Amino acid sequence: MIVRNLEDAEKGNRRIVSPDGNWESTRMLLKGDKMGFSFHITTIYAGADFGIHYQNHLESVYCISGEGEVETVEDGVVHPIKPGTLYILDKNDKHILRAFKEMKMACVFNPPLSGKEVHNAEGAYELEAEAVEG
Ligand code: 9YT
Repeated sequence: MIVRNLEDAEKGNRRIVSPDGNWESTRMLLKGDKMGFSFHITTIYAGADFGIHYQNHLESVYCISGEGEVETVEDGVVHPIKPGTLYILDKNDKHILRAFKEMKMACVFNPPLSGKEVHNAEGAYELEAEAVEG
């Protein structure tokens, strides 16, 4: 069994701060753990409004706290996000995420992230990235 604590993880190299200023994410469970998925606690900063398109990954996102919305680009449908909302990007959906208040999210990725990924120009993660150790 592996046991980790968010507060401890945030102090080390598992905490990734996005250079675009929209979010930070603490990657609590990664590819190196060999579970077939990764698990992150992500903070979307208040006022963030940005596009994401994970062409290489499926993602589920559960809102723990905060308030915002997610829009699917293909059909322009806007889904409110509040505590308890889970959105599931089962079609690699291109989407726009907006945070009206800071949002704390629990995110699961399949395939798992290696550790150091930040969004590329298309709002995606590459399949391979530098791993986080420990
Ligand atoms: C909700 C979302 O996709 N935020 C961007 C960060 C990502 N979830 C991550 O790397 O944890």
